Amino acid sequence: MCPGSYDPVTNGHLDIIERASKLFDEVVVAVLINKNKKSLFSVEERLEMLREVTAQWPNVRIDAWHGLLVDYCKAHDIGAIVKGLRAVSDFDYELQMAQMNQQLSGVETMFMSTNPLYSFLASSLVKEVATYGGDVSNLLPPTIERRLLDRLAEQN
Ligand code: COD
Repeated sequence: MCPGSYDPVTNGHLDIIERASKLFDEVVVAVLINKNKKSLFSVEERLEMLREVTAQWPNVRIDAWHGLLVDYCKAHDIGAIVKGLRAVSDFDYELQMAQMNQQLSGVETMFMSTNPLYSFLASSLVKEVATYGGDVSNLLPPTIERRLLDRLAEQN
């Protein structure tokens, strides 16, 4: 299980998904729906973008879930959550979530170190940089960059 908001999916996410797809027979990439978090793309749009950019990996499946991550994992008999760690600053919160998820359900969390090329990369930063006209072409697949620039243009 590779969970996230994926608003939108970045090269950092894809690096983790690809590496997970080589380690596990099947990988579920789930868009976790948080109604309190304002998103740029709808859940359907995020699913569509994820399907498009992960189509190259046949053992990767895309889904959405509203609720506790561990409830999805239990319902689908998933034993491992895979997370990317970008920096020490990610660690505190990720450790807390991993321990909570383990305690709630027994589902384990595996941490993968981020590819150094993407260690500074977060969807929120990409959106901010693109909003002010910065070049994000090396941070996202071209099709996602196109959609992001179109969405930002629609909003102006
Ligand atoms: N390099 C490597 N990995 C990265 C990078 C990068 N540049 N960017 C992101 N990642 C990885 C990280 O592992 C990250 O966790 C994941 O991709 C998703 O990133 P985002 O930003 O799309 O998603 P988040 O951080 O908003 O996702 C948080 C969750 C949705 C996973 C979390 O809130 C959750 O599990 N929610 C469900 C409700 C729940 O169960 N709550 C209780 C938790 S204990």
